[in-house]
Amino acid sequence: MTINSLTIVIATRNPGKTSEIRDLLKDFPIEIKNLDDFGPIPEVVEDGDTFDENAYKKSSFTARILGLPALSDDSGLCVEALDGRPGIYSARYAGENATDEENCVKLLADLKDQKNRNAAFECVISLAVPTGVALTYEARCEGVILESPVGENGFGYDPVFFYPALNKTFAQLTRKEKSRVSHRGKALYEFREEFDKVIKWINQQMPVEEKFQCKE
Ligand code: ITT
Repeated sequence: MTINSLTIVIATRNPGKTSEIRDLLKDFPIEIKNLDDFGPIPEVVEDGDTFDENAYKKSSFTARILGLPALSDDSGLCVEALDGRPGIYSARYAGENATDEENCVKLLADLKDQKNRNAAFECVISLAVPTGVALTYEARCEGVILESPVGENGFGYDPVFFYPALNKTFAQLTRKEKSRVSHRGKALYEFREEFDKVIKWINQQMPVEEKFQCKE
């Protein structure tokens, strides 16, 4: 497999994450595929206790099933006054299949009259090959939770996450502006910085098809 023919599957069902990750990797010589490019794939059970465990579960499961390198993202919002919640439960804070809006409404209700609005997005990116070995990148981004949503861009908790250095919520930033400072952008920055090494590593780890069988 050469550098030009390398395919990496983005192992996420979240369209917001997918478009941010695709954008961050668009200038690199790899073919990016989504889970939608394949037939039905069983859902991975995200029952880890940390972002790290869940990211690895998603990437290794997908890589094994599809026989391709897979890149996953496990991320979430950790709020100081809520002892780090919703954390790994961020996607389903207001219940299974909750919408982004329902999650934001619950968060604002839980923080009603709360003076301490400190919060941080955390992200772990895991890149796994079919044998199960993986590389990990992680990053964090701090901000404060507003009392009501502002802005239309992004996804998830972006409209309530105010980023003081830019004086805007993440939902008021363009995708490019957000990725420059966000947890996901920073984690993938590290991946981009060592891209050549990563590709070499993937090529070494991928199973090689035998050209002929040894005689017994
Ligand atoms: P996959 O597991 O398929 O990747 P998911 O949305 O279930 O999709 P997670 O379990 O990692 O992914 O949950 C991440 C949640 O954290 C996401 O649904 C948002 O609610 C929130 N989140 C993560 N990154 C965010 C961001 O950049 N902006 C706003 N909210 C974010």
